[in-house]
Amino acid sequence: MLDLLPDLFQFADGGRVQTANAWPRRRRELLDQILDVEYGRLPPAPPATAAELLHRHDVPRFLNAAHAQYRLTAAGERPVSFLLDLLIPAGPGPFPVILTGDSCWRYVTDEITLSVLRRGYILAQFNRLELAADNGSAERVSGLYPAFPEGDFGALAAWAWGYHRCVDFLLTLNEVNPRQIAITGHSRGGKAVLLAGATDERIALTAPNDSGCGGAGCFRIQGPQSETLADILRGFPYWFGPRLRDFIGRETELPFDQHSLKALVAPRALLTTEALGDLWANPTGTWQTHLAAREAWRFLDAEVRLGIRFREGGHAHTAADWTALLDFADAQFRGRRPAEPFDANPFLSQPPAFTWSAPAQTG
Ligand code: GTR
Repeated sequence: MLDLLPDLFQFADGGRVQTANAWPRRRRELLDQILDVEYGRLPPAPPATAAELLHRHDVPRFLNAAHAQYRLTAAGERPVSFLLDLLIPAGPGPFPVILTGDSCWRYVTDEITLSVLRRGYILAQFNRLELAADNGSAERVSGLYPAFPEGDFGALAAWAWGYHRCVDFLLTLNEVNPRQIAITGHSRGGKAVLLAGATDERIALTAPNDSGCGGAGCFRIQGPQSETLADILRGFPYWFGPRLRDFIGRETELPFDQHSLKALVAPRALLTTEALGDLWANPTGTWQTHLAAREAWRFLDAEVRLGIRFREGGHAHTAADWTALLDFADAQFRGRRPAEPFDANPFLSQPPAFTWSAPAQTG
């Protein structure tokens, strides 16, 4: 099915990427196309991201980890502020970090918090809705929107920008290993994470969970009952830039698909965690974007940094997904061998059903 998706290595002018040296230019071209058409342009990075420590104390029930809360402020004509919460393991650092912007839903459970801290990772959490509300209002009055009134970015790009500002700050902390920052998020949060990881090379590991349409899923290849471009733009047009709607029913004319977004992460680490019962998130198409994106990691001789893990069950960011992420991070950052492979094909015994949006017939 790989040939159903746009060729990662073909430049818009018809030329081909022949060597790894030519990849950054192709990466830049894909990035431009994807931002232009799908998400809108992320606002620029601020000249500085300041941090005010609001509170710090040790938490006995979290293995004496230090809980530190900061107010981050991105400088600019209209500064933008939001809160970042850290749990820093006791003991000598520096530590790798797992950062999630999903505290709008809730902070991760105590069970997951403990598993992250026990493995010696900092857990960093923020509320991405402080950067852009998720209420569908066309007003663009809160968060990042008033600071960048000319911007064409949708909420996913604003959320991704929030991840980047957290990274600005994390890189200033002695307790943080600057080469070991991982980001994760679920569903719409996973879409934002994939975009954030694709657009910031300081992020070592990108881990979207059940991110589906507009995330790790595929626009062209759709499993049964999966969310289409028309579906998502009916419900959530404000997540995207204004030009994506031109491609409803014309998905095959998109100059990219979501394997291209994944490929922007290469050769850095990418783990997608998926649920076989989460049909709306298109596990079938997500496997196909994995196979197609793998060509980029292979080309850059970095295949060990690409992983995917399917579990049974439905749409949720479960403790099992977090364990998969920690195992993958341990493999990437500490050379630990995972108990299970990170590229098992879940469709081996039963080839997936899928439909493909074929090009419109002309003439
Ligand atoms: C759904 C949406 C999905 C997914 C999900 C979520 O309603 O159609 O694309 O993002 O919400 O974020 O939980």
